[in-house]
This record gives sequence, structure tokens and C-alpha cells, in this order.
Amino acid sequence: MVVKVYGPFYASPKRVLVCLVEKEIEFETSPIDLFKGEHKSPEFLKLQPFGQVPVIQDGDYTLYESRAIIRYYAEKYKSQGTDLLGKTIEERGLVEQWLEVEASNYHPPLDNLVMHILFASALGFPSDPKIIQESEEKLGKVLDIYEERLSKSKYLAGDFFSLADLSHLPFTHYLANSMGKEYMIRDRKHVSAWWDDISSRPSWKKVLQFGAPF
Ligand SMILES: N[C@@H](CCC(=O)N[C@@H](CS)C(=O)NCC(=O)O)C(=O)O
Repeated sequence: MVVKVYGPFYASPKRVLVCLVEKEIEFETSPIDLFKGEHKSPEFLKLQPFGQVPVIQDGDYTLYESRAIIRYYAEKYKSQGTDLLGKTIEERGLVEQWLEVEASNYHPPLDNLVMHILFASALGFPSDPKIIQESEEKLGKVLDIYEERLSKSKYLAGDFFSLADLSHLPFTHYLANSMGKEYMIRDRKHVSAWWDDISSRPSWKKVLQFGAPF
């Protein structure tokens, strides 16, 4: 059964796509145009009642929330493709810790920057310089902690690439490219080396071929 991924042009669906590629799981994509409001259509809301992408359909199993989906596939196909969960329960604990850090500490200020720098005019709301400045400060403090961590281990959870690193790919891609904030990565030696490493994985290069709105 081929997994169907609703998205796929936006960042959160790409978190799922890169996981599926790493796990060597066959998938097809179903485009949803957020700018036309397709994610708020009654048909789509039956799949994802909060009206967001991604959603996956795997046979008659439906799942939404990108980080739940990547955990599901990393576990379901643990011995297929790249092991993204760690070999021991302690490694798994660290993968979970850094996945939570990504979701709770890293993503919120970065999402603010993405929305206010890249998406504001296309979505028709005013870009707020105060939010941009505060979010950059917050994200900078988080990245200082990453710098310290990555001076001690090659990847976030240890010396192995995991879901924790993978989860950072789609939104950090905006930070390192179209947002004009690449210095936030490059000013931090270990974060910079980590970014070069994870963003040059063939899985991520393949996912970038799906294109993006910006
Ligand atoms: N926590 C959700 C967030 C998904 C999300 O924010 N998706 C964006 C695209 S990257 C979206 O659908 N935005 C439209 C909206 O929120 O109305 C997940 O990780 O799946």
C-alpha cells in the first residue's frame, strides 16, 4: 500500500516526506493549495479537523501532526532504511528530548520569523518588526544552546542522525536560504557544520525537488 501525503509544497509536510525517503517507504503526494484555502474545505476538514497539512493516508489509516507521523513510521519500519530512533533506550530518550526541544523551543520563534518575513504579504497580514526582532533574539538563544550541544556530539541526540535532526530540516531550510538570516547558522561553527551535514543528505535533496511556495 502506497502512503498518500497531503501537502507537499509546505514545510511541515516536508518533515514527513524526508522521513519516508529515509525509511525507503513508497509514497504519493496530493497537492493542497493553502493560498486558495483548500485546507479549510469540508472535504479536507474530514481528514484534518484543524485544517492543516500534512495528513497521511495509509490504507484505511489516517494520521495528522507531522511529528506524530514521523515517530509512527520510524517505529513501524525500525529495521528498514535509516534507523532514526537510536539503538538503546537511552539513545531513544535523547532523540525524544531533542524532538521536544525542536517543537517547543526552536520551532515557535522560527515559525514567527517565517510567517512575518516570508508569508505575511501573501497571506494578507502586516509583517510586524517587533515580532521579528523578539523572535530572532529568542531563536538566537536557542541556537546558542545547540552550539554548545553540537560541540560535544555530531548530531543532536548523539553521534547518529535521528528524527531529532530530521525534524529541523524544513523550517531551517527557510532560515538558511530565502529569509536572509543565514548568519544565524553561519555565526555558530558547530551549528553551521551540522546544518551542512544534515541538509546535504540525499533524502533532503530529493524532498526539495517537490518545490516550495517561497
Ligand atoms: N503541528 C502541525 C502544524 C502543521 C502546519 O502548521 N502546517 C501549515 C503548513 S507548514 C499549515 O497547514 N498552515 C495552514 C494553517 O495553519 O491554516 C504539524 O506539525 O503537522
